Order: sequence, then structure tokens, then C-alpha cells
Amino acid sequence: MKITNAKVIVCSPGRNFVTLKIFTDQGIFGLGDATLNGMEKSVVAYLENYCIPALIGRDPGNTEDIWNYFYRGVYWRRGAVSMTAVSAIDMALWDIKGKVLNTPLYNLIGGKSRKKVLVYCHANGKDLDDTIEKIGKEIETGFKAVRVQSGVPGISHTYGVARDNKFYEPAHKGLAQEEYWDTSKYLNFVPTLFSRVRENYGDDIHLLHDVHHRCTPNEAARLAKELEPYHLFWLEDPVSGELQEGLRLIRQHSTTPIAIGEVFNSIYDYSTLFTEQLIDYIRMPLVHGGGITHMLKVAAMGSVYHINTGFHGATDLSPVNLAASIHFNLAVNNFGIQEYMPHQSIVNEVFKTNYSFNDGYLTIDDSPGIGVDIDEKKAGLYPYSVARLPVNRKTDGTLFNW
Ligand code: KDG
Ligand code: MG
Repeated sequence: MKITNAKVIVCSPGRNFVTLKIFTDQGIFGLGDATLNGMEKSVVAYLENYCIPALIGRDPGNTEDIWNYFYRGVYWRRGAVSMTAVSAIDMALWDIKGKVLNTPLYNLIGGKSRKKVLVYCHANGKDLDDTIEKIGKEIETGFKAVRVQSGVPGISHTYGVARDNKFYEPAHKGLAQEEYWDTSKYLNFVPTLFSRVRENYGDDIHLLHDVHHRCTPNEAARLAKELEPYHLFWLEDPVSGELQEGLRLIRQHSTTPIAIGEVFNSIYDYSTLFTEQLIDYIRMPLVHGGGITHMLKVAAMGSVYHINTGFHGATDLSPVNLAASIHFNLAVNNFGIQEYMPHQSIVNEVFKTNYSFNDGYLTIDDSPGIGVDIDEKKAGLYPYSVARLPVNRKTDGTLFNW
């Protein structure tokens, strides 16, 4: 069997998605997600100019060799743009493998370790009362785990909170908008927020919170310690992940579980975090973490250190990635939780999906491969439109992490 061609489909049903479609000489094709929010066109250029020409003529069954060709075989290895491209290639090849063998992806990577995949949703409000109300709605929908983000008094707009009561989307149309941030106001507010949430909704609901890289290790240690009484499922990205040793400080002060790595793209980003057991959950998703081939290794290494998966799953990761993640989450033993921000209904006009949500869990049908298809005619109705993630500054104007 040979790869005959591949193409990149860029569409924007409400937000931008990049999808790689790989064709074979047996009429079977595979799909992979190649979306890197706000940097979509860089991945498109890399795939079209370098990867696709090198894929043609290869046997799509050789997932390990092709993965290494685009990782080791490329002198400038790693990095978000190239790893997203590698992820898309790998995902599409596993999709083809499943279709050739007429079996769902999860069967190729260990079969089912569980019946269904626990997911968490987002609840965010403009202030404390609004957030409390939004959490109630998510619990009524059936969610057993909720990520709680709230507007902070004194900060004009806070990360993770929808503007004007609209659907929350991290990227905005056009060039990057600037936001403003005040860590001390944030740190003073968050423990009060979680105290109110537990008071209202009790102990059973799993609560998560994303700091979005905004603290120093010392500030994060304070926050993790002060949140201990509300026993979070996890505290996400308390610090930016470049300084892995920074997580030691948080660990020394608190037992609040830590999730990190949605901006990582390699097993080496996790090495110290794993071997020193500095975190509890792996956030790196299939779409940015080198696809199924690489993430199986990351999950396996994590399992040695009692670290579970908790993949990134915001709306800027396409339904192809979500479906592939459900297969993966069903298969690996050290699954923890999956982020699930349902896509807007317009997205489902373009992507034909095979998963469903019920009572806090996602399940997937037994279609071969990943099981998601793309309607290219519909995709053509929604052309790419420039959108960027915000840029963040401290209130005095100093550029800061978003
Ligand atoms: O594109 C960036 C978003 O996906 C990110 O800000 C969302 O942090 C995020 C999360 O945890 O879902
Ligand atoms: Mg996050």
C-alpha cells in the first residue's frame, strides 16, 4: 500500500481548523488535525512545502518509521509548528491503519481499558455570582467535573471568561488584542471563589482551575496551598512550564494536584516533571504532542511515575483530535480525564463526528479508524479568517504571559 497524495483543508466554521487528508492507492484516506490556534498558516506551509512531498510513495502502515522520519530525520526537530504537522501526519496514518484493518483506533492501541471517558467542561462567569450560576447549569447538563474560571474584581477582563455572555473562544478575529492582568488581585480572589463553589455544590463535583501560566513558583505554591481545603481535581499550568524545576517549590508546599503541558510538544518537556513526580496530569494533546505514536510513549513514561493523562481539548482542537483522543483515553491504563468544550453546532456541519456525550462521559462508536469525516464542500463555505490569541500585560504595561 502506498500514499499517493495528501492535501491540507483549511476552514473556519466559527473558528479556524486545519485538517490533513492523506490518500492511498487503495482508495482509503486518513484525516489528522493540524490546528495550531493563531498560527494555522505556518503549519499549512510546513505540511505543503516539506511534509507532503516527502510522504508520497511511502507505505502508510509504517507509522513508527514515518514518525521518526519527520522527527529525527529533520535536523530542526521539535517546536509547536513542526510537531503539529507531525501529529497530523501520524493521526491520519493511524486512521488509515484502522480503516485498512476495519477496526476502531482504540483496538490498535490496546483495546478498551474502560467503557467511557470522564470529561470536564468549562463554567465561567463575569463575577462570583454569575460563575456560581453557570456551574449549576453545567451540573444540570450532567457534567461530573467542571473547570471554574471567573472574572476577578478589579481586573477588566480575566482569562477564560466569555465576553458579553457569548460562547467562550480564546482567539479573536483580527490581530492580537491586549488584556491586562494583576496577580495579587487574582490570588486574593480565587480561594474565596472555590470556598463559595464548595458551599453551594458540595464535595462530589470535581473542580478544576486553570492559572494559565500566570504565577511564579512561589505565588503558585501559595495558591495551591490555599486551595487545598477545596480539594481540586487539578490546578492547571500554575507556572509557565519552561522552568521544570520551578514545580518543586509548589510540590513542597501543597498536595493540590497539578496538570501541565498544553503548550508542550515533546516527551523531553516532561522529563524532570515525570522523574521527580512534580505533576499529576499530562495536558499535552495528540494534536500538538506528535500524534498517537509519540503520545503512547509519553503516557507510558508518565504511568511509571503515577502520572495520568488529562488532554487539552479546547474548541481550537478539531473534532478529529477529540475523536482520536477518545480512542486513546479508552485504551491507555493511566487515563485521568479529558477536557471537553463542545464545538459550536456550525462545526458539526463540516465535521461528521462519531462520539456522544452522556451523563458526564464521552463514548465513541465502532467506525473503523478514528471515525470522523470532513465534508469538503461545506468546509469550502467557511474560508480561513485571521484570528489571534490575546497578548497580556500587567496593569503598568509590562508584557506578561497570557
Ligand atoms: O488556544 C489556546 C487555548 O486552547 C487555551 O487557552 C485553552 O488553556 C486552555 C484550556 O485549558 O483549555
Ligand atoms: Mg489551559
